Amino acid sequence: MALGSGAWVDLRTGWLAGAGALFERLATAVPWRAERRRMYDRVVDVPRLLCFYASGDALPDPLLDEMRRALTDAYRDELGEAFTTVGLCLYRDGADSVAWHGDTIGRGSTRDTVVAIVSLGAPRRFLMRPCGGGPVRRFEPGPGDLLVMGGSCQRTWEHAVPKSSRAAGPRISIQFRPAGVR
Ligand SMILES: O=C(O)CCC(=O)C(=O)O
Repeated sequence: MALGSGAWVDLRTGWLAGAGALFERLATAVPWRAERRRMYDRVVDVPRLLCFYASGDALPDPLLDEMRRALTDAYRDELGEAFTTVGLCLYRDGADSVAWHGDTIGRGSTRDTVVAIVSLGAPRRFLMRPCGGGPVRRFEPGPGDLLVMGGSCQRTWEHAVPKSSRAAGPRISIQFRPAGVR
């Protein structure tokens, strides 16, 4: 789906079979880390748990290697290179979230790229809006769904997973990115 300004998004529901079992394996096998971040004059907890696998790092589950290969094959034309890094986020409940941002650390700030996200666990709202304002696009990826952001998306649009007042169960998001994009 074209978003405008050269950005696009693909949502493929039910892309991954075995999402429930993978959730259970990752929830226990991954060394989840709480991070803290400076915000103005305070240091605050990042409201989700994280683990990042750089290019060449051993991944915590063989299914992640398979998914990375399948996504590289599927998006080779748009990507022009391989997905290499794997970021994992664990949203423990509806109070965990990520604020509006683009993946602009590295090449995503100046060049087109592709970021592929597979969701496991509880569905959560995934919002997108043009940088500088405009209507918000709403998605709600559930377990096994694949959401891919491409083209200029990381520099012309922002995305967020807002807090939810509904009693949301835990969600894991798996992000596949090419080297040098974060
Ligand atoms: O949880 C998600 O699906 C989004 C994660 C994200 O935007 C990020 O970690 O940069």
